[in-house]
Amino acid sequence: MVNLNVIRYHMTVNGAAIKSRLVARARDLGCAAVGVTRAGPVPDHSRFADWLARGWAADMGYLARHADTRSDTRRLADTARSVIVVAVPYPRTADPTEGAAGTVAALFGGRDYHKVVGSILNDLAEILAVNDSACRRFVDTGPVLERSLAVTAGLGAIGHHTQLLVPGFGSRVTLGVLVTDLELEPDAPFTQDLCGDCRACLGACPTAALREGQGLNARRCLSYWTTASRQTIPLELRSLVGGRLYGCDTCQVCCPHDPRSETASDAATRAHPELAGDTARDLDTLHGLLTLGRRPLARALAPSAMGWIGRTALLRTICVVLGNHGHPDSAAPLAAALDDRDPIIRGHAAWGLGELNTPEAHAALGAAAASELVAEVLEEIQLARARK
Ligand code: B12
Repeated sequence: MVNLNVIRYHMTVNGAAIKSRLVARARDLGCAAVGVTRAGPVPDHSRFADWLARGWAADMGYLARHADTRSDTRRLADTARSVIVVAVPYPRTADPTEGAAGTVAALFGGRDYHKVVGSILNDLAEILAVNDSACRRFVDTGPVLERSLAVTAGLGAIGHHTQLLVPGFGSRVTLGVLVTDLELEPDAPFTQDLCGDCRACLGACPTAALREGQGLNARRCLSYWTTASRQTIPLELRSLVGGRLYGCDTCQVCCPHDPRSETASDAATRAHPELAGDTARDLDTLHGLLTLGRRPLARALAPSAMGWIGRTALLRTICVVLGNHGHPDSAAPLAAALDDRDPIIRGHAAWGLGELNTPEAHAALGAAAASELVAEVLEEIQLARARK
């Protein structure tokens, strides 16, 4: 980022005009909320540090690697002066999805939200660029505490489910951040408590991953296991995964702020139709995905954000979902997955077959027991066979 002290006076004078253009443009682009906060220390950083220290980030090592950067937005760029935060609404989907064997959380059904929010930020950055500003943009993956910045920029409040609630939209917003060297008038932080006495999300979480006042233990979160982790899903959580193929919306769906009216959801769809997509997967689709190689699978998942997790993790989750769904037709594709080159997929296929508990499933497990060489997979096969 270039140092632009020479024209700082000019920018301060024009800060109010630039900000009103930014806000108007963000609204035109369908943002549910937009706000500005000063670059500097992030007030909630100690919450993040405590969370890491408790081990609740699970295997998301990238969060710890840049922990310090998250403490102060000036660490993102030496000349940073202001931080602009946008909340982009995405449509809610009907729940539970009738007849679906597997479900995808609403944010992941449509086009990759990183790209959608990224292009909104690019558009806003153009307004800054004509005013000689340099800026950096972040969507999701940067070392930025996006939700805390959204609160300080006045967009909304953090709910007990740890999600940002924007009045009128609930938590069905995805966030984006622009860091600029322009001095813009900051907005007042959002101070209203939007949860009150409500604790619906704490009770609704199937794995008790949410703890009041402490946030979310990713080690127990089904969104973590289906969207972020590439490891073996713990045995005690597998049946709780239910039909969740990618992501979990349970703590949002039960929230009184979740926009239930068609109007609110339609408004979000109108603003960003590309974020709406099919969130239900039928049995045939899951069977088909289970037999695809890496490249065809990536093509089948494009242009959504789902491909990001990779073949091993996605197919592992499909095995669990098929086991939970329990249809006898799943025996053949699960049996084929017992021959996959990847031991994590083989282990979860064995679990799925154990859940089906049909003669065909046990025949496949018996054959695999005779040839499997990896101890962890053999253990899964033996556990599955013992369920007979
Ligand atoms: C890591 C991560 C995850 C992890 C961990 C989630 C978590 N709760 O931390 C996993 C994989 C589980 C996950 C799941 C989901 N995620 Co996520 N995730 C992130 C990421 C990359 C970092 C979050 C982080 O820093 N966590 C650390 C902990 C300590 O943060 P925290 O609990 O939110 O607490 C912070 C603030 O909320 C604040 N705070 C202020 N007041 C209060 C009060 C209380 C009581 C608490 C607890 C905290 C708090 O202090 C903390 C420090 O900033 C952000 C993007 C980003 N760069 O910020 C997206 C992000 C938070 N995720 C997002 C989404 C949409 C989801 C899912 C809904 C996806 C899905 N449908 O499956 C779920 C929701 C699960 C949940 N209840 O959080 C959105 C949230 C949008 C919103 N409205 O809040 C973000 C902002 C991505 C984006 N750009 O849109 N996610």
